Amino acid sequence: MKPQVLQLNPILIPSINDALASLYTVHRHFEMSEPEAWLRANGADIAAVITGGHTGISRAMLEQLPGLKVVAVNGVGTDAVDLAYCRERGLPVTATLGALTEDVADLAIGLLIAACRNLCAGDRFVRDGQWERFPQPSAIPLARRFSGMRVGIVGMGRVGRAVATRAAAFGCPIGYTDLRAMDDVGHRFVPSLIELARDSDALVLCAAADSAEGIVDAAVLDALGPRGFLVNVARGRLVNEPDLAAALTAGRIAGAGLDVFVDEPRVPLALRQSDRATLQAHRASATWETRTAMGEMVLAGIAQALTGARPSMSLTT
Ligand code: 8YV
Repeated sequence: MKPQVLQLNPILIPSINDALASLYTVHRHFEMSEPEAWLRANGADIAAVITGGHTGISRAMLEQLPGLKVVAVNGVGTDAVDLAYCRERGLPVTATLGALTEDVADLAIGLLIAACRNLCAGDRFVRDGQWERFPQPSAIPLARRFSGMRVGIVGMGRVGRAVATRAAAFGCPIGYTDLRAMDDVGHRFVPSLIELARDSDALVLCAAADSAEGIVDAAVLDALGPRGFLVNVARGRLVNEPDLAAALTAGRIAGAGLDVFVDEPRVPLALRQSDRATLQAHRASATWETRTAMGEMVLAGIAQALTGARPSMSLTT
């Protein structure tokens, strides 16, 4: 009999789904009409869980899976998994470390350029036929130059470093904050987030959200100031969303490029209505290339765990 896998999030790569189906009996939790009853009846048979970074898995669900051998996160964020509990249980939790770095950094820069050059407003202006009605160049306000902006990176892990490489190519002076200065990073370390915001034209959030909830609040946004931009490609809850909405509405910051939100897929109306906000639906890793690489890492992690080996991408055991 094939080992049984519980899948909490869809995987969009057909070859990965085919490989999963050929090796395992896959139960798609997200398609079940009565997931709780199903879990009570079948939880004991599940050997592996696949979940997304944002979805994770609750401790209550883990407790219903006594035969579980691995949690394979199809993502890098493990803030929605109780790692301490998994460690206690000797349960490997794997993540797709390194697979999505380049795409997430690409989107961060894309969102920043889109925000400061008003790309979405410009697209709507042409698409809606406004250009023909208002052909005079003054119909669109001048934008802000990205090249050379002072970029402050919050969280200098893989993604933060990849954003720094890209921003440096645009001639941007770079500062960063993290729990500590890093010897192998040549950029300026600023211990205080408020100070980094004050010294930056753009703050780019690349930090893990495990213990950094609401670190970007009204005080940080005011330090960034009316010419400053915020980009978030990490986790929505790094930001105090009502504070951000208020700052955008009042023009206390110039703009924001947001791929992630506190309560996805719900996005506060004030953000959706703000012309200063450029929004994406948590798409930073959503390319064929990255999602294929991520899926392959999920397959490898499960295969290693089910043969009794320690998965090379395990963060817990
Ligand atoms: C993915 C993410 O979109 O890696 C993460 O932590 O949040 C995202 O890159 C998600 O995990 C896809 O399932």
